[in-house]
Amino acid sequence: MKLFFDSRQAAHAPTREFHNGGWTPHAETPDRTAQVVAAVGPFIPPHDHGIAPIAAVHDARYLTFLQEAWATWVAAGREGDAIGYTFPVVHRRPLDLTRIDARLGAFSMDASTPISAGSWDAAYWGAQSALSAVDALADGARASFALCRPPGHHAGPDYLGGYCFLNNAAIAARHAAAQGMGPVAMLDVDYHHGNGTQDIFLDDDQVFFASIHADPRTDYPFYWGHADERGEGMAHGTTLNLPLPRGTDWTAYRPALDTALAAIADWGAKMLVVSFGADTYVDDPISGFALQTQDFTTMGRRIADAGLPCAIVMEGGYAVDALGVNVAAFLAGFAD
Ligand code: SP5
Ligand code: ZN
Repeated sequence: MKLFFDSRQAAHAPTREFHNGGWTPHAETPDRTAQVVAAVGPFIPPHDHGIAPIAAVHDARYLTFLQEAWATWVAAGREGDAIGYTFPVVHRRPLDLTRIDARLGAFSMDASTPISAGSWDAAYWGAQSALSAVDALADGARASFALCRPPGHHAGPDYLGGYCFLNNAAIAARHAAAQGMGPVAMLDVDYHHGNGTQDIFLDDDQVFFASIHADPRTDYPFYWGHADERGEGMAHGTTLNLPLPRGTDWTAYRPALDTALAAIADWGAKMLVVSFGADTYVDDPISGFALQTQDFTTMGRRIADAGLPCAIVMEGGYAVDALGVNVAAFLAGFAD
């Protein structure tokens, strides 16, 4: 299997995040990719596809903000990570505000996604890794893996959040659809609901989105991922949310995976993008499911058995010492 990663993705290294009323060390660390690189190499640097396939998913104003945010923060005399504190939940109209705090709030859905030096470069090259994973399928591979970091599935058309800036999986899916590789389905098995991916494709009937995740009544991102969210307008029925309770183990997870894969097959998908988070692991420090390392191999094999060309994109997973073996276990399910 071809594996894609660019060393510039390590440049994103915030120090702390705001959570449950206080500062805590940032869970999404560069060490995560180091663990995976050590466990499943060798990795190939991605091809540079430029900004166009990213701009096919994200608003131009948001991309400009992301590219300028760190320098603007430093120019304002700030120290440490850039983070917003005021959020326009009522009036989200495109005011041309210049103060960095106003811009951070306008393009953020939470205050736990800090920007550091190198964040834009890391996100950009992570998206290129996802695009290169699609290219590998176009060249005939059955499966490919992009070690995206920072992750992507919480980032929407014009907002960051959940440690995510560019929605790597969505960028990959739209790139695949644009090349005629569709119909494209997306399967999100990260512990958290992929709210950004859902928002990007909510009214797009060309891409099917299925997500298995912790019930948003108890878990981040709270406001998305409820079972009654099914897609809008022409796209009604092309979003499938399968929330599960905290404590879910493989026995309880497997039927949801079967439901998602059956829906993807019924919809007529010809290609699959998987948002893979290893934060469903029993020892994940910020999550509450109970999957074991060997369950990831079973999960990977069931997905592979769907028989669709599959681009796997890395999302979360914060039990850093186990991340390499858990990713290796999942990818082993795709071996012939
Ligand atoms: C991609 C992904 O898995 N994002 C998850 C974002 C979850 N954010 C809310 C929970 C934050 C918990 N942070 C605890 C940090 C401990 N140092
Ligand atoms: Zn997650």
